[in-house]
Amino acid sequence: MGQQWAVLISVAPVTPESREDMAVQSWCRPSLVRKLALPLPAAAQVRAGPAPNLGGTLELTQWAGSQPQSWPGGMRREKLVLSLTKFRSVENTDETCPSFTRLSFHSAVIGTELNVRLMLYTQRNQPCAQLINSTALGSLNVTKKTTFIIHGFRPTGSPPVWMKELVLSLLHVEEMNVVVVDWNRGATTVIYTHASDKTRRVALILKEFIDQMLANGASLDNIYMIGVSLGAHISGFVGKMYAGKLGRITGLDPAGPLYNGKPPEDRLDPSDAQFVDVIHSDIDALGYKEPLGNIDFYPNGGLDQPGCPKTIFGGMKYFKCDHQMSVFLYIASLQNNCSISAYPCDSYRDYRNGKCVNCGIGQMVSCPLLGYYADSWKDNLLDKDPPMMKAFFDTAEEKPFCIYHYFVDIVSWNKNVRRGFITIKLRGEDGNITESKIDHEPSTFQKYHQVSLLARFNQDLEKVAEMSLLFSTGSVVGPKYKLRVLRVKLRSLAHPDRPHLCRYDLVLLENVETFFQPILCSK
Ligand SMILES: *[C@@H]1O[C@H](CO)[C@@H](O)[C@H](O)[C@H]1NC(C)=O
Ligand SMILES: *[C@@H]1O[C@H](CO)[C@@H](O)[C@H](O)[C@H]1NC(C)=O
Ligand SMILES: *[C@@H]1O[C@H](CO)[C@@H](O)[C@H](O)[C@H]1NC(C)=O
Ligand SMILES: *[C@@H]1O[C@H](CO)[C@@H](O)[C@H](O)[C@H]1NC(C)=O
Ligand SMILES: [Ca+2]
Ligand SMILES: [Ca+2]
Repeated sequence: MGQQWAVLISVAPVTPESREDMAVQSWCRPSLVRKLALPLPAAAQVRAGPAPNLGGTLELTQWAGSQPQSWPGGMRREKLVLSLTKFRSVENTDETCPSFTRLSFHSAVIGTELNVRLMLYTQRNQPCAQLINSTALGSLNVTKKTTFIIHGFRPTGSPPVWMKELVLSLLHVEEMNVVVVDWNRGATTVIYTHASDKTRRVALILKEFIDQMLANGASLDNIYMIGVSLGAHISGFVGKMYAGKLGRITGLDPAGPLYNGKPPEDRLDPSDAQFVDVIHSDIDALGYKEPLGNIDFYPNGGLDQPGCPKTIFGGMKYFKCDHQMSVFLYIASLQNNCSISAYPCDSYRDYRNGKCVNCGIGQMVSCPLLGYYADSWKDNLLDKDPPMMKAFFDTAEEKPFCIYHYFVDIVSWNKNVRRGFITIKLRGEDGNITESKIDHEPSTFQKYHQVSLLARFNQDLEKVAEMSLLFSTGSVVGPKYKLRVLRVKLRSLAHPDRPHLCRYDLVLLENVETFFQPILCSK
């Protein structure tokens, strides 16, 4: 039958953590389709395109995708029988799914000419992209939201490691068009300025494409651009050509070199879209230091990220880890394991010192969220003049990156003023212990004055069974001091509704950990 058939198998995530493996999806060729016992997680699903009515059944002979052995969560060997009616015709068997341009380091050395490819992903066609352009919009449904992902400089020619996960995570949260803007030919060069020089041309090609979308009935409100590094400025250039009427731009560590200090028309800025949110994760090297959006998030202060190598011995990672962290934090926001809240503040130092925790506009409004859902704060921001705000927060080293903030209010009654640091440990009812990270400046304890410390924990203990406090002045010689505590109060910032926990009348001996069971605070 000279016709070629393929089948699309997709595997649903077994556990949320295994979402990365959701991409265990593949096209199989007829030559591969015969008999095979295929290990599939229990949640495996079979999906296919429009069914040519041929009838009959076939079994798979071979797996053409990733290693099934690596599938997470209780694998089961099951025989997968697919009926031919679920098969889909493919035009050319030599052509697998279009994928992101992969170039060699050799190409980076000699440099590459610009070639922009647009790859459309939807919930229906994933994992296979469809190549589209301004004359062929393909299966892009212009009435839906369209998210463009625009990468940056590619000094080695390899595809961005985060691309697949970002695409799948976006499609997981919302039915939309995801258009990967592959300008790897152009971005691949060892000379950064050569890549940067092409950003305006990429923007023009996107403008031409969006014009066609508009001609077909799309609305600018529904257009969203996620720009990484140089891609953030490209998004800004496109937005500027539509006089800021694009729905939204997210800049993920917008490129700093060659852009620092440039006027708004030569970089991303808040007037480039109806809403512009930015994550700055490497402001001391590859990223842009100053605010560029309506809201600018500075994880861990924006300079260096926990979990990233601190020295050049970390290899290639040393150069790009901080920069890429903005993308991984954004992806985490799509994987709804925990929401990363940020705290509007003038400086990281003030945030660290607990000065910025009520989000500036009364207690009723929750703090801005990092990532995909940052636009839920849009109205609060656009009312401001100018409509710009910086927000700070800390993250854990690993996924899902959340840190849980608590306030520790201490009222002391020493006759003399004491200066020092407090370390706090919490033990949950399940026995888990979590230690605070408070590396703020020393606090000053004055008689009957309340000191409020912002404590940050890696775990969110719903029920605290035991607590410990350690007071130190930081000096190893000299007299040991005591801190006489009238009341210590612990309150969760993320869950203000949780009961506040207290302990009254406590004496802390310097450098001696003091344990106690907190009780509900009296009113
Ligand atoms: C657009 O895509 C169509 C279909 O893939 C192709 O035939 C056409 O040559 C492309 N046009 C341009 C300008 O690249
Ligand atoms: C396009 O999207 C709209 C809104 O989601 C939907 O009503 C319509 O059926 C879609 N059109 C096609 C051809 O799928
Ligand atoms: C991750 O999120 C899912 C649902 O969104 C939840 O069931 C699961 O407990 C979360 N896992 C962690 C480690 O928080
Ligand atoms: C408690 O600790 C265990 C083992 O370290 C961990 O698996 C579990 O997720 C922790 N519980 C919470 C609520 O974080
Ligand atoms: Ca601009
Ligand atoms: Ca850095």
